[in-house]
Amino acid sequence: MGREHITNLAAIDGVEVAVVADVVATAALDAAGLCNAAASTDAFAVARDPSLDAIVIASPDDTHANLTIAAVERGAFVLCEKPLASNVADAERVVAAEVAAGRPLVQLGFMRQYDPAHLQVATAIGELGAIRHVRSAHRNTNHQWERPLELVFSQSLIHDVHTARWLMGTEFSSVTTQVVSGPRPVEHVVVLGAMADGSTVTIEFVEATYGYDIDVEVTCEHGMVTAPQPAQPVVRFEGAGHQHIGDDWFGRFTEAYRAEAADWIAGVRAGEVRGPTSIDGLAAQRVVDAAIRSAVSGQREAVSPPFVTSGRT
Ligand code: ISE
Repeated sequence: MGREHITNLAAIDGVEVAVVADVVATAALDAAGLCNAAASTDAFAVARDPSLDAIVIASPDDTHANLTIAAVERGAFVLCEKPLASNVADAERVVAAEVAAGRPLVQLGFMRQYDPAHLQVATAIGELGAIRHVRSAHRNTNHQWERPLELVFSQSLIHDVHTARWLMGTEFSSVTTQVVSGPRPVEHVVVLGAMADGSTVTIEFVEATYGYDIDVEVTCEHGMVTAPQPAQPVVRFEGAGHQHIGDDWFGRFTEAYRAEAADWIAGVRAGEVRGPTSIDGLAAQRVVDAAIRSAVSGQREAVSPPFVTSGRT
Protein backbone atom coordinates (compact mmCIF):
# COMPACT_ATOMS: atom_id res chain seq x y z
CA MET A 1 0.00 0.00 0.00
CA GLY A 2 2.89 2.32 0.79
CA ARG A 3 4.35 1.81 -2.66
CA GLU A 4 0.99 2.71 -4.23
CA HIS A 5 0.91 5.99 -2.29
CA ILE A 6 4.56 6.78 -3.10
CA THR A 7 3.98 6.28 -6.81
CA ASN A 8 0.79 8.35 -6.86
CA LEU A 9 2.18 11.20 -4.74
CA ALA A 10 5.49 11.43 -6.59
CA ALA A 11 3.53 11.92 -9.83
CA ILE A 12 1.86 15.09 -8.52
CA ASP A 13 3.46 18.38 -9.56
CA GLY A 14 5.45 20.00 -6.79
CA VAL A 15 5.28 17.01 -4.41
CA GLU A 16 8.56 15.63 -3.15
CA VAL A 17 8.44 12.27 -1.35
CA ALA A 18 11.40 13.02 0.92
CA VAL A 19 11.74 10.02 3.27
CA VAL A 20 10.38 6.47 3.28
CA ALA A 21 10.43 4.48 6.54
CA ASP A 22 10.10 0.74 6.99
CA VAL A 23 11.36 -1.37 9.90
CA VAL A 24 12.92 -3.67 7.30
CA ALA A 25 15.90 -1.69 6.00
CA THR A 26 15.98 -3.34 2.56
CA ALA A 27 12.25 -2.65 2.09
CA ALA A 28 12.79 1.01 3.05
CA LEU A 29 15.65 1.33 0.56
CA ASP A 30 13.70 -0.43 -2.14
CA ALA A 31 10.61 1.79 -1.74
CA ALA A 32 12.72 4.94 -1.37
CA GLY A 33 14.29 4.04 -4.72
CA LEU A 34 10.89 4.53 -6.40
CA CYS A 35 11.20 8.28 -5.90
CA ASN A 36 14.84 9.05 -4.95
CA ALA A 37 13.85 9.56 -1.33
CA ALA A 38 15.96 8.98 1.78
CA ALA A 39 15.33 5.72 3.64
CA SER A 40 14.81 5.22 7.37
CA THR A 41 13.97 2.36 9.71
CA ASP A 42 12.52 4.68 12.35
CA ALA A 43 8.95 5.61 11.43
CA PHE A 44 8.41 7.58 14.65
CA ALA A 45 11.43 9.78 13.96
CA VAL A 46 10.03 10.45 10.47
CA ALA A 47 6.53 11.22 11.84
CA ARG A 48 8.11 13.73 14.27
CA ASP A 49 10.53 15.31 11.75
CA PRO A 50 9.63 19.04 11.63
CA SER A 51 11.07 19.43 8.12
CA LEU A 52 8.26 17.28 6.63
CA ASP A 53 4.94 18.96 5.79
CA ALA A 54 2.82 15.84 5.65
CA ILE A 55 3.01 12.14 6.47
CA VAL A 56 1.41 9.06 4.87
CA ILE A 57 0.89 6.11 7.21
CA ALA A 58 0.59 2.73 5.50
CA SER A 59 2.21 0.61 8.21
CA PRO A 60 0.64 -2.42 9.98
CA ASP A 61 -2.80 -1.57 11.38
CA ASP A 62 -1.85 -1.68 15.06
CA THR A 63 0.77 1.07 14.53
CA HIS A 64 -1.62 3.55 12.86
CA ALA A 65 -2.87 5.26 16.01
CA ASN A 66 0.50 5.98 17.65
CA LEU A 67 2.18 7.07 14.42
CA THR A 68 -0.74 9.37 13.59
CA ILE A 69 -0.60 10.88 17.07
CA ALA A 70 3.17 11.45 16.76
CA ALA A 71 2.65 13.41 13.53
CA VAL A 72 -0.44 15.30 14.72
CA GLU A 73 1.24 16.42 17.96
CA ARG A 74 3.69 18.48 15.90
CA GLY A 75 0.89 19.81 13.66
CA ALA A 76 1.65 17.73 10.53
CA PHE A 77 -1.02 16.70 8.04
CA VAL A 78 -1.56 12.93 7.85
CA LEU A 79 -3.07 10.56 5.31
CA CYS A 80 -3.57 7.40 7.36
CA GLU A 81 -4.60 4.11 5.79
CA LYS A 82 -7.70 2.52 7.23
CA PRO A 83 -8.34 1.53 9.97
CA LEU A 84 -7.57 4.60 12.06
CA ALA A 85 -6.66 2.26 14.94
CA SER A 86 -7.14 -1.35 15.89
CA ASN A 87 -9.70 -0.60 18.61
CA VAL A 88 -12.16 2.11 19.63
CA ALA A 89 -10.08 3.38 22.57
CA ASP A 90 -7.06 4.01 20.33
CA ALA A 91 -9.22 5.68 17.67
CA GLU A 92 -10.54 8.00 20.41
CA ARG A 93 -6.93 8.83 21.42
CA VAL A 94 -6.20 9.92 17.84
CA VAL A 95 -9.26 12.16 17.70
CA ALA A 96 -8.35 13.63 21.10
CA ALA A 97 -4.79 14.39 19.88
CA GLU A 98 -6.19 16.10 16.80
CA VAL A 99 -8.62 18.15 18.88
CA ALA A 100 -5.66 19.17 21.11
CA ALA A 101 -3.74 20.24 17.98
CA GLY A 102 -6.54 22.72 17.39
CA ARG A 103 -7.49 21.92 13.79
CA PRO A 104 -8.34 18.97 11.50
CA LEU A 105 -5.13 17.33 10.29
CA VAL A 106 -6.01 13.70 9.59
CA GLN A 107 -7.49 12.23 6.41
CA LEU A 108 -8.39 8.54 6.47
CA GLY A 109 -7.81 6.24 3.50
CA PHE A 110 -11.44 5.34 2.78
CA MET A 111 -10.63 5.60 -0.92
CA ARG A 112 -13.99 4.37 -2.23
CA GLN A 113 -15.25 7.90 -1.67
CA TYR A 114 -13.03 8.84 -4.66
CA ASP A 115 -14.04 5.91 -6.88
CA PRO A 116 -15.82 7.11 -10.06
CA ALA A 117 -18.47 4.34 -9.77
CA HIS A 118 -19.27 5.22 -6.14
CA LEU A 119 -19.33 8.94 -7.01
CA GLN A 120 -21.82 8.26 -9.81
CA VAL A 121 -24.07 6.50 -7.30
CA ALA A 122 -23.77 9.42 -4.88
CA THR A 123 -24.83 11.84 -7.64
CA ALA A 124 -27.67 9.68 -8.98
CA ILE A 125 -29.37 9.15 -5.61
CA GLY A 126 -29.68 12.92 -5.22
CA GLU A 127 -32.69 12.78 -7.57
CA LEU A 128 -34.48 9.83 -5.99
CA GLY A 129 -35.76 10.95 -2.60
CA ALA A 130 -34.97 9.53 0.82
CA ILE A 131 -32.62 6.56 1.02
CA ARG A 132 -34.29 3.42 2.34
CA HIS A 133 -31.57 0.79 1.97
CA VAL A 134 -27.91 0.38 1.02
CA ARG A 135 -26.45 -2.99 0.05
CA SER A 136 -22.67 -3.27 -0.15
CA ALA A 137 -21.17 -6.57 -1.33
CA HIS A 138 -17.44 -7.05 -0.75
CA ARG A 139 -15.94 -10.10 -2.43
CA ASN A 140 -12.32 -10.08 -1.42
CA THR A 141 -9.51 -11.89 -3.16
CA ASN A 142 -8.69 -15.10 -1.39
CA HIS A 143 -5.92 -14.27 1.09
CA GLN A 144 -2.90 -16.47 1.61
CA TRP A 145 -3.55 -16.48 5.33
CA GLU A 146 -6.68 -17.08 7.41
CA ARG A 147 -7.89 -13.89 8.99
CA PRO A 148 -9.76 -13.90 12.29
CA LEU A 149 -13.13 -12.13 12.32
CA GLU A 150 -11.62 -9.00 13.92
CA LEU A 151 -9.26 -8.50 10.97
CA VAL A 152 -11.92 -9.27 8.37
CA PHE A 153 -13.90 -6.43 9.93
CA SER A 154 -11.10 -3.92 10.54
CA GLN A 155 -9.39 -4.46 7.16
CA SER A 156 -12.29 -5.23 4.83
CA LEU A 157 -15.84 -4.61 6.08
CA ILE A 158 -14.86 -1.24 7.53
CA HIS A 159 -14.89 0.07 3.92
CA ASP A 160 -18.54 -0.95 3.49
CA VAL A 161 -19.43 0.65 6.82
CA HIS A 162 -17.92 3.92 5.58
CA THR A 163 -19.66 3.61 2.20
CA ALA A 164 -23.02 3.37 3.97
CA ARG A 165 -22.36 6.30 6.34
CA TRP A 166 -21.03 8.46 3.50
CA LEU A 167 -23.82 7.74 0.99
CA MET A 168 -26.63 7.86 3.56
CA GLY A 169 -25.45 10.80 5.66
CA THR A 170 -26.72 9.09 8.81
CA GLU A 171 -25.23 6.92 11.56
CA PHE A 172 -25.62 3.25 12.41
CA SER A 173 -27.72 2.76 15.55
CA SER A 174 -27.47 -1.05 15.80
CA VAL A 175 -26.04 -4.05 13.95
CA THR A 176 -26.72 -7.77 13.75
CA THR A 177 -23.97 -10.06 12.40
CA GLN A 178 -24.11 -13.57 11.00
CA VAL A 179 -20.82 -15.39 10.31
CA VAL A 180 -20.55 -18.55 8.20
CA SER A 181 -17.48 -20.73 8.72
CA GLY A 182 -16.21 -23.35 6.27
CA PRO A 183 -12.71 -24.60 5.65
CA ARG A 184 -11.68 -21.15 6.91
CA PRO A 185 -13.04 -19.72 10.18
CA VAL A 186 -14.57 -16.77 8.29
CA GLU A 187 -15.96 -17.60 4.84
CA HIS A 188 -18.94 -15.34 4.66
CA VAL A 189 -20.22 -12.49 6.84
CA VAL A 190 -23.56 -10.72 6.65
CA VAL A 191 -24.23 -7.58 8.69
CA LEU A 192 -27.67 -6.01 8.95
CA GLY A 193 -27.46 -2.40 10.10
CA ALA A 194 -30.28 -0.21 11.41
CA MET A 195 -29.62 3.47 10.80
CA ALA A 196 -30.61 6.36 13.06
CA ASP A 197 -33.17 7.65 10.51
CA GLY A 198 -34.96 4.27 10.17
CA SER A 199 -33.25 3.17 6.94
CA THR A 200 -31.29 -0.10 6.75
CA VAL A 201 -27.99 -1.47 5.41
CA THR A 202 -26.83 -4.93 4.45
CA ILE A 203 -23.14 -5.66 4.12
CA GLU A 204 -22.08 -8.97 2.61
CA PHE A 205 -18.49 -10.16 2.74
CA VAL A 206 -17.00 -13.24 1.08
CA GLU A 207 -13.42 -14.48 0.80
CA ALA A 208 -13.96 -15.13 -2.90
CA THR A 209 -11.73 -17.32 -5.02
CA TYR A 210 -12.53 -15.82 -8.41
CA GLY A 211 -11.47 -12.19 -8.02
CA TYR A 212 -11.92 -8.89 -6.21
CA ASP A 213 -15.46 -7.75 -6.83
CA ILE A 214 -17.27 -4.86 -5.16
CA ASP A 215 -20.96 -4.00 -5.63
CA VAL A 216 -23.02 -1.24 -4.12
CA GLU A 217 -26.71 -0.55 -4.59
CA VAL A 218 -28.94 2.09 -3.06
CA THR A 219 -32.73 1.86 -2.88
CA CYS A 220 -34.48 5.20 -2.44
CA GLU A 221 -38.06 6.38 -2.11
CA HIS A 222 -38.45 6.85 -5.89
CA GLY A 223 -35.90 4.52 -7.47
CA MET A 224 -32.79 2.42 -7.16
CA VAL A 225 -29.16 2.87 -8.24
CA THR A 226 -26.39 0.31 -8.68
CA ALA A 227 -22.72 1.14 -9.20
CA PRO A 228 -21.37 0.38 -12.67
CA GLN A 229 -18.45 -2.01 -12.94
CA PRO A 230 -15.26 -0.30 -14.22
CA ALA A 231 -15.30 -0.35 -18.04
CA GLN A 232 -13.45 -3.36 -19.46
CA PRO A 233 -13.47 -4.77 -23.00
CA VAL A 234 -15.42 -7.95 -23.65
CA VAL A 235 -13.01 -10.43 -25.22
CA ARG A 236 -14.66 -13.18 -27.28
CA PHE A 237 -12.36 -16.15 -27.54
CA GLU A 238 -12.73 -19.92 -27.97
CA GLY A 239 -16.51 -19.81 -27.93
CA ALA A 240 -16.89 -17.56 -24.87
CA GLY A 241 -16.98 -13.85 -23.99
CA HIS A 242 -14.63 -12.74 -21.18
CA GLN A 243 -14.54 -9.56 -19.16
CA HIS A 244 -11.67 -8.98 -16.77
CA ILE A 245 -12.71 -8.37 -13.15
CA GLY A 246 -9.32 -8.05 -11.47
CA ASP A 247 -8.02 -9.78 -8.42
CA ASP A 248 -7.13 -7.02 -6.01
CA TRP A 249 -8.06 -3.56 -4.80
CA PHE A 250 -5.11 -1.91 -6.54
CA GLY A 251 -6.66 -2.74 -9.92
CA ARG A 252 -10.27 -2.03 -8.95
CA PHE A 253 -9.49 1.27 -7.20
CA THR A 254 -6.55 2.61 -9.27
CA GLU A 255 -8.42 5.81 -10.13
CA ALA A 256 -9.70 6.22 -6.59
CA TYR A 257 -6.20 6.04 -5.08
CA ARG A 258 -4.90 8.62 -7.57
CA ALA A 259 -7.81 10.98 -6.92
CA GLU A 260 -7.41 10.49 -3.16
CA ALA A 261 -3.71 11.46 -3.36
CA ALA A 262 -4.49 14.54 -5.47
CA ASP A 263 -7.30 15.71 -3.17
CA TRP A 264 -5.22 15.11 -0.05
CA ILE A 265 -2.37 17.21 -1.46
CA ALA A 266 -4.78 19.97 -2.53
CA GLY A 267 -6.13 19.96 1.04
CA VAL A 268 -2.64 20.09 2.58
CA ARG A 269 -1.78 23.05 0.34
CA ALA A 270 -4.98 24.82 1.41
CA GLY A 271 -4.38 23.93 5.08
CA GLU A 272 -7.48 21.72 5.41
CA VAL A 273 -8.73 18.14 5.38
CA ARG A 274 -11.08 17.52 2.44
CA GLY A 275 -11.63 13.76 2.46
CA PRO A 276 -12.77 11.26 5.10
CA THR A 277 -11.73 12.40 8.58
CA SER A 278 -10.57 10.85 11.83
CA ILE A 279 -14.16 11.17 13.06
CA ASP A 280 -15.22 8.97 10.12
CA GLY A 281 -12.51 6.53 11.19
CA LEU A 282 -13.74 6.49 14.77
CA ALA A 283 -17.41 6.17 13.78
CA ALA A 284 -16.59 3.21 11.50
CA GLN A 285 -14.52 1.63 14.27
CA ARG A 286 -17.49 1.83 16.63
CA VAL A 287 -19.73 0.08 14.10
CA VAL A 288 -17.09 -2.62 13.62
CA ASP A 289 -16.80 -3.04 17.39
CA ALA A 290 -20.58 -3.52 17.75
CA ALA A 291 -20.69 -5.90 14.76
CA ILE A 292 -17.98 -8.09 16.29
CA ARG A 293 -19.87 -8.10 19.60
CA SER A 294 -22.99 -9.17 17.72
CA ALA A 295 -21.13 -12.05 16.03
CA VAL A 296 -20.16 -13.31 19.49
CA SER A 297 -23.46 -12.67 21.31
CA GLY A 298 -25.76 -13.69 18.48
CA GLN A 299 -27.82 -10.61 19.39
CA ARG A 300 -28.47 -7.24 17.85
CA GLU A 301 -25.92 -4.80 19.37
CA ALA A 302 -26.23 -1.05 19.78
CA VAL A 303 -23.59 1.22 18.22
CA SER A 304 -22.29 3.96 20.53
CA PRO A 305 -23.46 7.39 19.44
CA PRO A 306 -21.12 9.58 17.36
CA PHE A 307 -18.24 11.28 19.08
CA VAL A 308 -18.86 14.94 19.88
CA THR A 309 -16.11 17.30 20.93
CA SER A 310 -15.66 21.07 20.67
CA GLY A 311 -18.43 21.30 18.11
CA ARG A 312 -16.97 18.57 15.84
CA THR A 313 -19.06 15.43 15.37
C1 ISE B 1 -7.47 -5.06 2.16
O1 ISE B 1 -6.67 -5.02 3.30
C2 ISE B 1 -7.80 -3.68 1.72
O2 ISE B 1 -7.24 -2.72 2.16
C3 ISE B 1 -8.84 -3.56 0.70
O3 ISE B 1 -9.17 -2.22 0.50
C4 ISE B 1 -10.06 -4.33 1.10
O4 ISE B 1 -11.05 -4.23 0.11
C5 ISE B 1 -9.70 -5.79 1.31
O5 ISE B 1 -10.84 -6.52 1.65
C6 ISE B 1 -8.68 -5.88 2.44
O6 ISE B 1 -8.32 -7.23 2.61
